[in-house]
Amino acid sequence: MSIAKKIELYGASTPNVHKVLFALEELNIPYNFNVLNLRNGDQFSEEFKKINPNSKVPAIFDPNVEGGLAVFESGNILQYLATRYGNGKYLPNPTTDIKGNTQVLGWLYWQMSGLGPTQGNLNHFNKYAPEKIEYALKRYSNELSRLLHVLEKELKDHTFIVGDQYTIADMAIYGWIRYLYMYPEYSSQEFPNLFKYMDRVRSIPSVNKVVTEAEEDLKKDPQKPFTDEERKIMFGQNGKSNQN
Ligand SMILES: N[C@@H](CCC(=O)N[C@@H](CS)C(=O)NCC(=O)O)C(=O)O
Repeated sequence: MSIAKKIELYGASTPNVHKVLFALEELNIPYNFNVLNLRNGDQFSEEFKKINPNSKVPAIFDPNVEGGLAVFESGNILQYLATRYGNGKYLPNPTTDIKGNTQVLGWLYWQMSGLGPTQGNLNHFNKYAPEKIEYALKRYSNELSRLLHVLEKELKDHTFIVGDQYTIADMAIYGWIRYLYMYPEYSSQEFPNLFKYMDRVRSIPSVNKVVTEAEEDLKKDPQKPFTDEERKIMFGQNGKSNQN
């Protein structure tokens, strides 16, 4: 399908946004990247809430649909892009391949509901919590280890998570597991298939482009500790104020 107008992507350099960048690049979809400053609370602006009422990134706006279409939740965005622009390659068409379609969506939802939140919570308690809470750290590192063993076993006999074709499920999974370098306790000795898979996905040109750019941006502008104000914006929201 030809794409007349650029898709607007709203995001920042984060794992859930990288997932969408992998798809946009792989599918050769023209896009504008609108960078939000999450620490300043751009995600809570009334303007952005018209695109994503949940005030999170990523979100996209596709002007090629009549009346325009806003899409939020990274898994939904991947599903949307693959369905509308992917010709069944990255998400099999359910009418011709119900098995393939359901398997890819199974792993996509597994990433959305399991791997992403677990890694996100581990990261939060490890890097951002003001005090070290052993129980939370143990709970999320155990669960992450369990999920990685699920992947390890699954990847034993095939190239990508569903057979030999790179799909939106791999885009979603790799968006998160590429950050495992932050946790040396998950090693290539324990997870040999998973580490080989990470190299394989990284070597896909569209993935390599996105990750290399993200790495270069991080080198130029390393993450600074949060100020108290930024901490309040990022972690203090409870839905009660007018702000969110
Ligand atoms: N389930 C959502 C999660 C989105 C999410 O948590 N995004 C983070 C960045 S990866 C964010 O917007 N953080 C800013 C905030 O929480 O205010 C998705 O996959 O799109």
